[in-house]
Amino acid sequence: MNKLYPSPKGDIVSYASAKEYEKNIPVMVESVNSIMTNLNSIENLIGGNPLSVMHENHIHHAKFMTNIFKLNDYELLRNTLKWVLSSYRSRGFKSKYFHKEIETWIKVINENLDSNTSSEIIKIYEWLKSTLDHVEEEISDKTNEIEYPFDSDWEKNKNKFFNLLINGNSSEALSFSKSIVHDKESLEDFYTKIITYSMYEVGLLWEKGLISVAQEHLATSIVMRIMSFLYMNFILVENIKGKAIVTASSNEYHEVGARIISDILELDGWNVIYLGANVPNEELIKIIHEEKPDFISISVAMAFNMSGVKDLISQIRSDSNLDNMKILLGGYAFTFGREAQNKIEADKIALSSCETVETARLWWDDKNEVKF
Ligand code: B12
Repeated sequence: MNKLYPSPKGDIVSYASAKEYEKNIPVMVESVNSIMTNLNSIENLIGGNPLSVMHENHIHHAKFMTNIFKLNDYELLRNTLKWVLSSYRSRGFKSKYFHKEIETWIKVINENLDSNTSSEIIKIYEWLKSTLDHVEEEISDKTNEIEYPFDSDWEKNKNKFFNLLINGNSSEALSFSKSIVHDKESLEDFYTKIITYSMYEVGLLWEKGLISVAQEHLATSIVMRIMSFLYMNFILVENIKGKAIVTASSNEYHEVGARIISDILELDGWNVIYLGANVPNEELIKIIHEEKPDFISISVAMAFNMSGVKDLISQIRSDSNLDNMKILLGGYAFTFGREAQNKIEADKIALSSCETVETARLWWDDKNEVKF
């Protein structure tokens, strides 16, 4: 049962207020940092972590809230709140810290933003304050496991690969991959059923503070090296379809998902220009003009990058030289709720590699349909 208060509905925060909040982030973060740092109980509230961890949280908070306000997506806020509480609590932050933090944000917003803006924004902060305890209850009820949606043989393989990643066993992980991947189909399975879910498990351990950042980096680099090997051996196929640009969004450092989508499209015969992580909007627009792809595909893992993607799409839609440019979005950020789909004007938001390939094929067929 969902014990949270219903999340706010409708366009509560205007775009102008969201921009005003964003403009004031540096000064507001500084005030929040200063008030929180000077609390007598601060060491206890943040569980003995260095103050820099708290300061970083305040910056992430403000950037994330800007996105929420620009999109008015309160389902995303509610789902992310659970993650914030669970991951910071597992690092030692106390429940009282979050109450204090929200109260401080309300005070600082009142002091720094004009009354119209603050009255819109504080409605959302008041909701956050009233729902904190309910979220806490909800996360202590849940087992905090990742549901595995494929059969138990694949799950065993995933568990084996995950253990090799966690133990940093690069050569065995490569041998294991070679024993599983024989052709196009098994490669796709390996990507979506083994790599993807092993990395989600790595993320969960990191979130609970059970592995170090170095262990997570090592797991990612083993995956990337294996993907390069598999690419050289299986993916160089003939291009029989059109051109696609695949990239992670601006400020998006998670690149494995985009790379998987790139390889899978290439396997399906697309000529893929794969740009990797963190491509600034203006650079992406430039290369779209130069390469004139049939579609572009953008990966977003962090919810705080969504409004940047929304801005990018608005720029593309208003550019007369990019008329009818097809835009496909996907990535971990969209698994937090489908509401974002109505707020971002993509042609399609896909959640799986199958959906990606099907969508791309459909666009290709539409474009090449013989018209009588
Ligand atoms: C490795 C990792 C990192 C690495 C990434 C390195 C790299 N070169 O890629 C680094 C260290 C940089 C990193 C940084 C951060 N990370 Co990180 N990271 C991860 C981790 C463990 C794995 C990511 C991954 O490779 N997943 C596997 C891929 C294959 O899955 P995927 O991206 O979902 O892709 C699949 C689908 O979504 C889909 N798809 C993906 N893209 C697209 C695109 C299209 C068009 C389509 C159709 C489909 C599609 O297809 C893929 C195949 O199945 C995740 C855990 C997780 N749950 O993903 C955390 C995770 C995403 N990170 C997290 C966080 C918090 C951060 C940081 C904020 C940490 C910090 N304090 O700095 C920063 C943010 C940096 C930034 N601005 O982007 C959180 C996010 C929580 C949340 N609620 O949003 C997670 C979930 C960890 C956790 N459980 O808490 N991270």
